[in-house]
Amino acid sequence: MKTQVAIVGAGPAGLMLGHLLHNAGIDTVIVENKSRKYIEERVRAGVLEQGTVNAMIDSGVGDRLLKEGLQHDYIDLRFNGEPHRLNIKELSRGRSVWVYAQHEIVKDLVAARVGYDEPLYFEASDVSIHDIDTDKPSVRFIHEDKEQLIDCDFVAGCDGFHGISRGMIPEAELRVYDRQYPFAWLGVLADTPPASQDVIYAYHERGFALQSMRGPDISRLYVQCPVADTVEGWPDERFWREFHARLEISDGWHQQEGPIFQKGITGMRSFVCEPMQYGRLLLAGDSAHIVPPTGAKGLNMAIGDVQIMTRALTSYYQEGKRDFLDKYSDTCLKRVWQVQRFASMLCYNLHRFPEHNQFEHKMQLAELNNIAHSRQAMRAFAQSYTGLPVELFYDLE
Ligand code: RFL
Ligand code: PHB
Repeated sequence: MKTQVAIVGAGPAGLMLGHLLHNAGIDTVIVENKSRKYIEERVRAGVLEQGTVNAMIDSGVGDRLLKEGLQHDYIDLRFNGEPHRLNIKELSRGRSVWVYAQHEIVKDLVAARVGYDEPLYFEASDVSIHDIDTDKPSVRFIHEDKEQLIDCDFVAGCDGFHGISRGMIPEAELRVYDRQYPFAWLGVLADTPPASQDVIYAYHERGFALQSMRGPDISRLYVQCPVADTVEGWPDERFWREFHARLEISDGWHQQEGPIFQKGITGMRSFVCEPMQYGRLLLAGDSAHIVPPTGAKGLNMAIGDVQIMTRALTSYYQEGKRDFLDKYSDTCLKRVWQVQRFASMLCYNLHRFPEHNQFEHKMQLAELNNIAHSRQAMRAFAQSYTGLPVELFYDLE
């Protein structure tokens, strides 16, 4: 088969790219190695920046998000036994964040694609990418026991951190920046209303904790744990004990317990590969970069990348111009490093590091106090948390 852009991976990056290119009249084929059920149930991100929400609404897939998403104008930072409620909407001059689960976005985008009947192959095996350094790249895979070949103009590598795309860039051309953190997050979904409407980030001597939600009756809760821990080592009673200890402080706030129906442990890393393009291969999302989840940025970065890629490809196909395309990697990376800076700063200041002493603990508290009390620092925080608009990065030098 022939198409203009072959997209490897049907996560948020690949599906949103397919959708934006469809709206621009550019043909795509999406190839995904998991099943539709699997990707529509995979529990991951929850917090969407204003720019991600706008991208969903403006491109015609925001109806359910507008109905079911929860708009948040505040967040709560808890440390030193005190809550600090920040009005992020006012501080960022009108931008909010929204809580709407990543797998709901995936469902909305799959439904849109199935609706306009463009090719999306699930459960593809042996996916491989060829000839990206020529004008005629291709993607091969096996689907329902048949070998398939896609001849295309470009390959979009949207296949996440463990995908195959990044590895297609020759080693001599690829630079990798990587940091792994000495802790993980234990995350649960619990059948109980969240005690607060706000997302709460807590720094406590026992470690980080986070309260979020998935609608009015379901809580999404996390606690920092050692990297080597397993879910079996965290029976529900232990989770609740730790969660209460880290979040329940001077203001009498109390989270009602409820049945836990999902539990998982996520390692934390910061990772960037440069460049994000090589020949006719363009990378987007987790295939090119990972952030620790503290800033809630991974999915939002993926959506930013594919907006930049859409502009590059639209300008190439509709105006015959290569300048946006040639600068795709540079434009994305400016934004990626700014977001890495914010996510690393939050990750550093909100977690207990095994090797840290009391001096570092005091420094973390000083940083958090600065965010909670200096108007300038608060503004900068709110601007990054609600998301740096993609448009800012076209003109940055
Ligand atoms: P994905 O979602 O990993 O999708 C990649 C897709 O590619 C498929 N694939 C292949 N397909 C074909 N051939 C191959 N060889 C393939 N190899 C892989 C995979 O099956 C998959 O379907 O990457 P994408 O699209 O770049 O999206 C990135 C986001 O998923 C990720 O950054 C976020 O989930 C990160 N994240 C958060 N991001 C936020 O913006 N806000 C949050 O609140 C937030 N919270 C989180 C998070 C991630 C978490 N975990 C579990 C890692 C909370 C957690 C706990
Ligand atoms: C979530 O709701 O899953 C969530 C919220 C905030 C974060 C990360 C994840 O920083």
